[in-house]
Amino acid sequence: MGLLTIIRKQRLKDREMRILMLGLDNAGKTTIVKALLGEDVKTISPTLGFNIRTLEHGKYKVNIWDAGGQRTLRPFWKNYYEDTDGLIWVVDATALDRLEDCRVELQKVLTEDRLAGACLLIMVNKLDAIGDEILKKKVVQQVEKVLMLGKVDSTHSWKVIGCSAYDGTNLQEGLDWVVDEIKSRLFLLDD
Ligand SMILES: Nc1nc2c(ncn2[C@@H]2O[C@H](COP(=O)(O)OP(=O)(O)O)[C@@H](O)[C@H]2O)c(=O)[nH]1
Ligand SMILES: [Mg+2]
Repeated sequence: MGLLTIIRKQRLKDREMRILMLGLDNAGKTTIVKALLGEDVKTISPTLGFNIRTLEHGKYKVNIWDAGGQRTLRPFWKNYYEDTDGLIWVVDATALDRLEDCRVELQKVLTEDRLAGACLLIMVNKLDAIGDEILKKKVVQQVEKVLMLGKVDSTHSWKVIGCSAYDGTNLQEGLDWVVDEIKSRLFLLDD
């Protein structure tokens, strides 16, 4: 048995999952993780390397790898792909002028063999900063269209949700979706 197989088996036994958070810098990745952990979301500084935070989700231990998204740090993302069960890609709803850059980066990431099979959740964050409900919906639709999610390779199940790390909207729902996808693929829903 190869080393990776052994590690994987151990993770299944320990009911551990690994989620990788990526996206352009300033999208709100670190803030989302803090909000999910119930921490103060108003004291955030740019992520220089990466943070690993762990939360309990039912019987599962979820390790969230939050990597820095600045252009100079993106080449390092590949170091975190191995053993990723789910990918959360965060988009800043208030920076739609960066969507093209965002799509290029996401598509690069999705060509990675080591991420094949990982589910993909797109979190369109900072919706609190967009006043009206109709506009919020439009922004989420625009992100879905520009990122060309319809063309995502069939090995990834994917979903797009609008959220806000500041007011907590849809954070838990997003995490629940990712965890359920991973459970159904790897853990055969045995809870
Ligand atoms: N209005 C608003 N601002 C947010 C939200 N989430 C994060 N921010 C702000 O966006 C900036 C970047 O957040 P950060 O978590 O460091 O982004 P990261 O680079 O993707 O990790 C910070 O100033 C946050 O306070 C949100 O839900 N709403
Ligand atoms: Mg960060």
